[in-house]
Amino acid sequence: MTKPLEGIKIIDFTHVQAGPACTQLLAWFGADVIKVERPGSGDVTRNQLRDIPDADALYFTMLNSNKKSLTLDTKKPEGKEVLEKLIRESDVLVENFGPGALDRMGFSWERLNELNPKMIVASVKGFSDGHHYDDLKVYENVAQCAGGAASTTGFWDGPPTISAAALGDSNTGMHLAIGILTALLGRDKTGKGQKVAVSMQDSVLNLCRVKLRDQQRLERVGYLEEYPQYPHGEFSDVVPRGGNAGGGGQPGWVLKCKGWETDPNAYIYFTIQGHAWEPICKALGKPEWIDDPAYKTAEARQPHIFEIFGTIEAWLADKTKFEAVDILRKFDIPCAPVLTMKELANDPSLRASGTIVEVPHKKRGSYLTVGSPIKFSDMKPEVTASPLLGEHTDEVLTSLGYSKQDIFNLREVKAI
Ligand code: CAO
Repeated sequence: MTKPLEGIKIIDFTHVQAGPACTQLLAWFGADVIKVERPGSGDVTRNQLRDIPDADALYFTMLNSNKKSLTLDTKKPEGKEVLEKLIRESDVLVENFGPGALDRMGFSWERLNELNPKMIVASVKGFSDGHHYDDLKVYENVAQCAGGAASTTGFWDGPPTISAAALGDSNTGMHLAIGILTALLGRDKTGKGQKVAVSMQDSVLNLCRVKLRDQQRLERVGYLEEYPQYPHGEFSDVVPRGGNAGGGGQPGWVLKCKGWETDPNAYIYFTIQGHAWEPICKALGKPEWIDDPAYKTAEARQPHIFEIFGTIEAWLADKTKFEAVDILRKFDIPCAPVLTMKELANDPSLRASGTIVEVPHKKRGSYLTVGSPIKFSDMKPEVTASPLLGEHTDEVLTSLGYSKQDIFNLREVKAI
């Protein structure tokens, strides 16, 4: 089966998570992704949080599948020469070094554009170019704080909270992938490459869009009726943390199920959709609530929404999270069990859809990873193992026209 990105050659000058998540996605869809890594050490995540001595860590293997690895010291003149050759032949270069690192290496946008005017140069940085923090190095949690996620996540009586979801890293990588694909389509029309830049702050903020909505509503009316602070609590002039409240017009909360006393994940998320009030009352065995003026409308329910959640929890007390969802789904109520990583890893539906994949690896044996969350009718992305450090160095150099002797010489000067 041919893949849509077959024939697109990508220099993957990325490390850690934000950049690798982007290039991994493009590799699944058929791009020839060549990861350029420092000889001897490679991407720092190969060594981070290792669970098997001398084998690449899962942090690396789960973000670098379907790629080739070329070791190259791009600070040495011999390494720069190889990189220049590769640049002349490639469609895209993706990087997420600290600010200015690529320029210091001698590969500014102007130089890259001179070497290959058709090449797309895609970068992740913590902050956008020209931002007053654009000199900062940034990791995931820093981005979550800078992008508005931390100040709006958690409970009102606790500190700003970081989400476990990689809003700063993988999310930025996904934005960058969209930018790269757009620039490739643009190149088909103009014949020219361009620079694509995505900042982690911007990508987090893009996902916090509804919180900026709330800031403006708060400034206009002084309260936010879907937050737990309404109507009994107080609002300041900034969007508060709303705990587990539903973010739209549907109140919702995480509710205890049977076994919550000993199982920290015996919970479901329960949503009260306005138009589904009648089925909710029927599901809970509370038909008297259907026409009761204290319950009938969303406005009437809001002042005592936690009393309603309390009643639902009493109903849930003798049901496991799975049993509860099996009942509630019949009444069309948007809900889900709070699933653990263990439950997700073993979920037969996720295995069947290719969202959880078991990948054989030369050194590790097999490992689990998250496959493509994007499904196509004409293509099934296959996940193959991440490369060992430098596994494809000889292959890539040979394809660039280097002889065995040239490769030997590059090795002698430690350029590869
Ligand atoms: N050969 C020779 N040198 C190489 C090389 C190679 N193949 N690959 C990288 N290098 C050098 C770079 O040239 C740079 O050197 P100088 O600083 O001397 O110019 C250095 O290695 C890497 O620098 P860095 O700033 O990228 O790395 P760091 O570990 O200090 O910082 C990070 C890491 C992630 C904070 C920083 O890269 C960053 O802010 N990136 C942008 C934002 C980002 O993507 N963050 C998300 C990371 S995922 O959590």
